[in-house]
Amino acid sequence: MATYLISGIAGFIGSNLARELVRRGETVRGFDNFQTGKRENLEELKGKIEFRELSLLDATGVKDVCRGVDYVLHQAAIPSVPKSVLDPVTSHESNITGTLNLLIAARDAGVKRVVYAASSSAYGDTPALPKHEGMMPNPISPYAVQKLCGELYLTSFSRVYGMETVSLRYFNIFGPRQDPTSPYSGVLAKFITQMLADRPCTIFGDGEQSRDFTYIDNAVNANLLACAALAEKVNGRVFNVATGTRFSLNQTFKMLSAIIGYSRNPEYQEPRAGDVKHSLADISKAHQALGYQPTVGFEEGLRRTVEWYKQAVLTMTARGMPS
Ligand code: UD2
Repeated sequence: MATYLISGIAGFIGSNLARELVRRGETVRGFDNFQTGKRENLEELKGKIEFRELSLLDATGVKDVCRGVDYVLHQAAIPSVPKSVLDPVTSHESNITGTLNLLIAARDAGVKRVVYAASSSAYGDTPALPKHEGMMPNPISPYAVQKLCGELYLTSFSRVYGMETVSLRYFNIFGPRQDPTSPYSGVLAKFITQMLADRPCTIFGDGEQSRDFTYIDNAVNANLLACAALAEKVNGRVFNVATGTRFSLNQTFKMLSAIIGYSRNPEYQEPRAGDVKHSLADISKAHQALGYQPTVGFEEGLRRTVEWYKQAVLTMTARGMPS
């Protein structure tokens, strides 16, 4: 059994990782400053994990939390392309300076391996599809630049300090516990909760942009495989984590409308600045090196996510909270 440290443990991906590690009987420590994470995501984990309220920017605290850790799963970040366009400095601090603080702390604590939540946004608008890891990155938004910079730091740390690192380029991860409440929330969390409440949905642009939407269980699995893989296959490298299929927003809107029984038409608005048009991954490298393959496809993932949000709305209503 090993000790895992999850940064951003109260977030969507961090809390899903924690639950799976706890289920497997591993020792889990985590930290979060609740800037984007949610306390309710930790409720089920109470008494099963060691939690510290801590910011990535607190270098002393981050050094302390890394002591005795075998694997770091670095999920903490300020996500969102449009948020970074509006305020590049705040996301730069968390996503770049915060990542550097954590890498230094992990190095000094003798952590065995750091696995990092990188982003498909690194590819930007290069016309070739599918995107493979050998392509030259072409980030558009500040967020994409920051996430790419994190990858480069990981590879540097593996080269100059001998600490093992793996970067996982997540392709639009979705599923239970993704926060739907912010204007910067992922599109599927927004659409599902808007449709369940019979509220209008907005599509930015013509809706023909496409994404390799990836269900959360696939991302969790990729992280655990990245910890277990032989160093000579993965150390200092970058892997796509996706499904290898893509759907346009118009298609996705129709699929969700059918699952939920929603009858309104979408409202179209101007495209978002910094948006990528098409995103689709080649996942063969992750398959070869990690043994990764998606276990839950897009449509099944949508159904599971809709069910989860339905239950979440019922629970909130039963507690007397506004739905
Ligand atoms: C990017 C990354 C993703 C992850 C994420 C973190 C790409 C291809 N993907 O996701 O891997 O790192 O950032 O934030 O760069 N949209 C609407 N209506 C809405 C909300 C969004 O039409 O109400 C559109 C949006 O303009 C975009 C698509 O939906 O074209 C997906 O947006 P998103 O915010 O869910 O994710 P994206 O692709 O920026």
